[in-house]
Amino acid sequence: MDFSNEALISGVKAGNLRSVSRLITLAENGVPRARTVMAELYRSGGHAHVIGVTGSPGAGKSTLVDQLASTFRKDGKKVAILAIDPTSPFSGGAVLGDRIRMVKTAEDDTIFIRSMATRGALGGLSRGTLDAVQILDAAGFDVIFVETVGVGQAEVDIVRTADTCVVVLVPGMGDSVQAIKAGILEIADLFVINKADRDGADMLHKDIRVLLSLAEYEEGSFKPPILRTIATEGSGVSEVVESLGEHTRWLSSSKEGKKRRLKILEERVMKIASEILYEKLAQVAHDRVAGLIQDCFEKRTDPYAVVEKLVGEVLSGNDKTE
Ligand SMILES: Nc1nc2c(ncn2[C@@H]2O[C@H](COP(=O)(O)OP(=O)(O)OP(=O)(O)O)[C@@H](O)[C@H]2O)c(=O)[nH]1
Ligand SMILES: [Mg+2]
Repeated sequence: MDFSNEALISGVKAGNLRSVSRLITLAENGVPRARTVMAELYRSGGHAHVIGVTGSPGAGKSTLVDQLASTFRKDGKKVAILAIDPTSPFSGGAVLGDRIRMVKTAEDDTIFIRSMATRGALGGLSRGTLDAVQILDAAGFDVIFVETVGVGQAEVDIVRTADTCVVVLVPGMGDSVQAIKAGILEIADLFVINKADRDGADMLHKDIRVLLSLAEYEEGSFKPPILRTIATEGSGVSEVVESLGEHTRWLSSSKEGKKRRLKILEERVMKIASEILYEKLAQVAHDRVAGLIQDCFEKRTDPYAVVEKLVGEVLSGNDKTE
């Protein structure tokens, strides 16, 4: 198959899944030509609803996303799933090429699934993930799920990646206490109590309600609903779909939606900037770093001064990258 820049651009725009997958790989690996292609595709996106799903390991995120994805698919929507550092698989589907699996929900209906590493982003979501979202958006996907395990930076990052953030909690796991610690309250647009077939769902529901009542919501802001699901049985899933719809409508009818998209864009620009600046810095420092470290070691200079000097060279264009 032809994977020239032109072929990738037209392939992605036409929604060709192999082109999409190839470009995501190139972007994830930081291949420079991916930047050229991404730049060409930039104006083609902006239509997808990006839904972040986070929660503790084993909370049932993938099972829930499977269910939600099938529901959207049946509704005629084009659906993609990005699984960040997945530890458990999505159900069904054959492996197609490089880390993509397609789940068949009906005759010739497919859902695009891709797993990705958080590599390189200090435990948070990588620039590659944000690129993948843009690529899927340009390819005409209507709904893009991003599943991350809610530990560390990825959980906080999800809110800077997704239009809507779903936090999945499970009864009897001390989740409510964890939730306060992790600042989940600030990131959730929707709370889902999954495994509602287990004991403790009422208690957890009450705990979240109390927490929410303590939070201050400005006039016109979206108050996160608390929903209950048994993802393995599909129960409660339609209510989640309903709430996701309400959140999208709220986003598009309030200033918040635009604010959120601006934030996401800012995050992406800063991620790209830090990656490119770091690359350039590494190039500038390459031949001299050993000598400079030696100078620091012998106290002829100090680490701050060394970095100032190197950054100065990068910014004045005195590097060897052009
Ligand atoms: N009893 C019960 N089990 C469930 C429910 N939802 C999911 N499970 C089970 O919980 C286990 C974990 O489900 P996953 O969907 O893989 O959970 P996850 O949050 O994606 O897990 P990680 O990606 O590994 O963090 C599986 O064995 C599911 O079958 C539910 O509503 N009730
Ligand atoms: Mg999972």
